[in-house]
Amino acid sequence: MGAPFTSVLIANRGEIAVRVERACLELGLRPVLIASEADRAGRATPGEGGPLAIGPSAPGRSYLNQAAILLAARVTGAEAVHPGYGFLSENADFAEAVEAAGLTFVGPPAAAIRIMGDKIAAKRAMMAAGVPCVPGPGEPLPEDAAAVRAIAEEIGYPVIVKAAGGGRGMRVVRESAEVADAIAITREEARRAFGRPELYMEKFLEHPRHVEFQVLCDNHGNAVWVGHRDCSVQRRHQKVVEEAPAPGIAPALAERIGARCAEACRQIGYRGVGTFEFLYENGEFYFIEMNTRLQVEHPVTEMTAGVDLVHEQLRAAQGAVLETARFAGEARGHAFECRINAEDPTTFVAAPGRIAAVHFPSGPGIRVDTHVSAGYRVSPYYDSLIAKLIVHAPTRADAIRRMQVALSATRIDGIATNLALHERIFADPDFVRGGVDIHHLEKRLREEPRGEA
Ligand code: MV4
Repeated sequence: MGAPFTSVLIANRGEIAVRVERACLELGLRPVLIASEADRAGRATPGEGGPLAIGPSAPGRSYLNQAAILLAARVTGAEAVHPGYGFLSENADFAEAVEAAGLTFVGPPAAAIRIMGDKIAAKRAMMAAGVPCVPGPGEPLPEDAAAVRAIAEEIGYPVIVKAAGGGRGMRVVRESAEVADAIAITREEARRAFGRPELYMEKFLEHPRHVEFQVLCDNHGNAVWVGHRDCSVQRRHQKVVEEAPAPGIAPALAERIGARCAEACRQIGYRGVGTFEFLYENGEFYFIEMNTRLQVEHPVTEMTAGVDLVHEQLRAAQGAVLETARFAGEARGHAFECRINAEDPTTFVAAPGRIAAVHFPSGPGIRVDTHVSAGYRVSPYYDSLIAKLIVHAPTRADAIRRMQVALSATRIDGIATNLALHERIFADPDFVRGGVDIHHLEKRLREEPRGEA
């Protein structure tokens, strides 16, 4: 139920480990950092000391090794575990194991993680709480192809077949003749990827935006929504740029959706931070999934809502009562985040290597969340995110100019990065106008593969 811990093991790496470490120090909590062999060797100034060695470079033997992490907490006397994002952050068994070891998991109860990990159960919970969902039953598809075709007719083509186990392995079906093959193939993929064959079906939305709502909850039945973000600028399910608030959303509609999200949290006994993912099309929101972790793009909400989401996460885990009144009011100004990756600018393949020199911008309304400095070695073992460049300004137009200037002042030598891609995005008239859909970036990359236009 939350306990007043004084030390936190940070079960993660990279920029988010630095971000959480800083929040712990600010709250007077003792952070305990861990690092794999690659991360210990990759530091700009390696040597004695540094984070606790947790295991070999392969994630399965370090940041995903539950026994090693629990042992690290025991030997260092850490009383809580913050999972960051990725790795074990949405693993209900890990959350349970942490609590069973007498430690506090900085995150929601394992039961809430488990519900949201099952996309069908999540959808059913949201339907029950009055959160608008994509049309389609919150039920597993039957085995029988004729029965599935009947469901598809009821929804109306095009439909999409998804796996209960997770976001990948979806298939769009445009006519009844395609149904039988689509479910057979998707079921096989689901069995292989998740060990779970359950599928479900929804209306396929052709040109949605990806808009998400941030919520914040305590252990005492208090829940608030603290803003929305647009994450439509993505390539192959990897977000590239995010912004808050999502542009062009009517405040009354946002208030209605946000209130439903908060109510859903109360109904499922949620705690800490969470994200409700929606597709937004033709002025309507459709819930698709809930993420039960802190997200990479949390800074854009922090800047515009004036809230420190990691502080709030830690306070909620300690059992503090959420000061709901502090979160009233609309977003202040506008924020963008560029994910700066070490990657080949033409192939998008990760490009690890040693950073020879680096310069990040600073100044009013500029924030850089990073773990790198000159001499740092970007490892091939982990994701290629090396920094998040975040800007905040009074208006969206001001924030765009601030990001353009900040990008032009950023230097990263020695490795390939996607900085030029960000400059292209912030020079794109459709992006500058606001409200591009989830296909925008991939469409541009097909039209202008090398950015010559
Ligand atoms: C959809 C959709 C269109 N219609 N569902 C992709 C990842 C998974 N978490 C949900 N996804 C989608 N679900 C319906 N009913 C389109 C996508 C989708 C997508 C969603 C958000 C951000 C980027 C995306 C890229 C391709 C497809």
